[in-house]
Amino acid sequence: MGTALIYDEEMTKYKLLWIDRACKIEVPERLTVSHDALVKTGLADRCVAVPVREATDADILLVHSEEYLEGVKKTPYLTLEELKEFTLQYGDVYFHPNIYHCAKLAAGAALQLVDSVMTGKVRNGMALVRPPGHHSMRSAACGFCVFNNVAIAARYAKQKYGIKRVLIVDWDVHHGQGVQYCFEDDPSVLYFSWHRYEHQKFWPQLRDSDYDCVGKEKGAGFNVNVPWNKVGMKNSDYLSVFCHLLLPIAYEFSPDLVLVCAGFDSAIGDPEGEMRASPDIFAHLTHLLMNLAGGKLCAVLEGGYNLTSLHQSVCQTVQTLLGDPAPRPANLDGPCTSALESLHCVRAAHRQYWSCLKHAAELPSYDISTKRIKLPDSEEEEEEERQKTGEEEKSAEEEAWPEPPKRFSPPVSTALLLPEGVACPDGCQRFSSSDDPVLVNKLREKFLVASDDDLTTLCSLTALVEKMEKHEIGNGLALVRDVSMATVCVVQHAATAHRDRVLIVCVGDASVPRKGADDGKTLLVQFSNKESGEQKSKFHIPVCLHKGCSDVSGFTQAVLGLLLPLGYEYDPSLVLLARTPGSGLCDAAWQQLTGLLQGLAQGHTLVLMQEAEKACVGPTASSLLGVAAPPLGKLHAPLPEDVEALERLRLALQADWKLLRTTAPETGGEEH
Ligand code: Q7Y
Ligand code: ZN
Repeated sequence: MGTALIYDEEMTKYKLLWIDRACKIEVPERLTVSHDALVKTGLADRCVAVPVREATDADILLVHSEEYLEGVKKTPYLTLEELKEFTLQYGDVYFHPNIYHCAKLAAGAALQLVDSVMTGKVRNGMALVRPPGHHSMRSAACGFCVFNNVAIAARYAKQKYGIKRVLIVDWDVHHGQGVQYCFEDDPSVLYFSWHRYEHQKFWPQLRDSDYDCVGKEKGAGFNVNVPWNKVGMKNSDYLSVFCHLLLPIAYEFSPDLVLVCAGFDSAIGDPEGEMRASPDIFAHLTHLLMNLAGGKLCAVLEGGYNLTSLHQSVCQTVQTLLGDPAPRPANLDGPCTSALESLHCVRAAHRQYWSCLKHAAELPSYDISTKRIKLPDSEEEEEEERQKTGEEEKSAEEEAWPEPPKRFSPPVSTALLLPEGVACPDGCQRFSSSDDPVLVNKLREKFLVASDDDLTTLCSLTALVEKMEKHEIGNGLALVRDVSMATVCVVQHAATAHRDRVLIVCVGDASVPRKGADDGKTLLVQFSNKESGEQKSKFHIPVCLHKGCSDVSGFTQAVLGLLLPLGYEYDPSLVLLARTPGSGLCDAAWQQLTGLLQGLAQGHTLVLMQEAEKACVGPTASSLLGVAAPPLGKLHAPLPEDVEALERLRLALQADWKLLRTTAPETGGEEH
């Protein structure tokens, strides 16, 4: 099951024909540069090339009015003067004799992508298109957009494939108000957008873009706006919003399909966005969405105007769709105050709609909406304002950023250490045990109770970990007699040989001794139903759920809101995922956990399971291979006692772990 790439050079064949400061950044090179980069890196070759098609009138009318379509249809025949005139009725957009053709191809590309994914021809994919779509409205072009490619795709997917729920994630730096207006009263399409807002000072300067616009009537709660009130948002800000807002809601919603308004003007270097997230953050944003909807994800290009940042971000996205391990996330130094204010407000505005947010803090007393500024009434006033605030055409102080590190897949993706008689699933390599006598003797001294069989296993485990350290093997699974012993063995090896950090995730009651282990070299997060008393240190975090892991909602909440942010901030070079029998965790939730954790440590996850759980080898291996986990279904409300316990834990830990914060320090917060 591959990744579709949809591109057609024809979509580079229109451009701005007159002078317009606002529109000059939307150039044909946006597509050629992105596509060239995919070709040069070999990524294009690894994708399934799917041809574009023209969207039909019927397709376009799923979202747009007949009058508007008829108007656009005439544009190929207009003179230059008439084109300018036609353009004038809309804002920040331009027309060209060939743009109608390209707009039909852009929408058609999104539909081809939906067809490829929905029919199972591919697992996921990306469409590189111009013009973008998310600003265009029922009867209006806007912000370089003519037809709303993604909105059309969502309606089309629902109609043609009978799917019930579509999630649209708009990570472009602008608010896709066209998408919002299209679905604001529709609970079957959940629209999430973050966008530069600056208290309504930033284009398109709509009151409708604020956090309290949550959708209307039956659609209330299904429109999620995250306004950024400052520029300079970074990786931590984006990841915080994913962990504490988008993902919990998305999992509760349980979409049948995920569409991404994939604009990259939210990346560093972009002259419009002025944000500071690195291009490799899109590897993580993509990865985090890839276990929803059984992996059915369609990314459709929107904005992105710094050609370097754009092509780097596009490559990161496509490479992740192809299943290559994500790079280790850089610079996760915690969200800034302004981002936390926004997060706080959005979570508060949505707590009545989503059970995952029931416990979210109420609106802050320093309600940021009260900071909404008075808008200048005219262009002259705007100019005046600019001069007053010294905002003279900031010569976009170009900030340099390093090229994202080269990513590669290890020669062996998944190695399994299995007892004889347990079959090795397709696509995995059976790891042949090694019997280094020196190592066996060393291990014998440490593990006095270990049998000869155990020692062979531990020896092989050590060899497996070493190969992962050398990137010869991506991830692995070992079925062992004693999970606790195996865990200790790997951790001890890591603590000596391994310079870096290990994240240990225990599902169930494996006992992992922690004597002297709080030096930061390991972080232990243990899920169980045992009230194991107080949390002992920053690096040993027991997560107690009342019914153990059998309550999928509570477990998911803990994984998304605690484990992921902890894991990201800790940034391990190895993840050890140990599970003991009787954890109560169902296969689907276990596979979700396994899949999500592979965003860390460049995908280096070692799973340890007890021999008795051999039935789980298949599902685990499939997740390790990068197959999307099965959906969990619509989640019910987690147990109130679990919600409270998790929230208490988060509050206790947030002093040490900044990525766990969901509210700004109570200063009213103007600083960055
Ligand atoms: C649309 C876009 C779509 C006025 C500046 C207005 C508007 C730019 C529209 C951007 N002084 N700029 O990027 S993704
Ligand atoms: Zn944009």
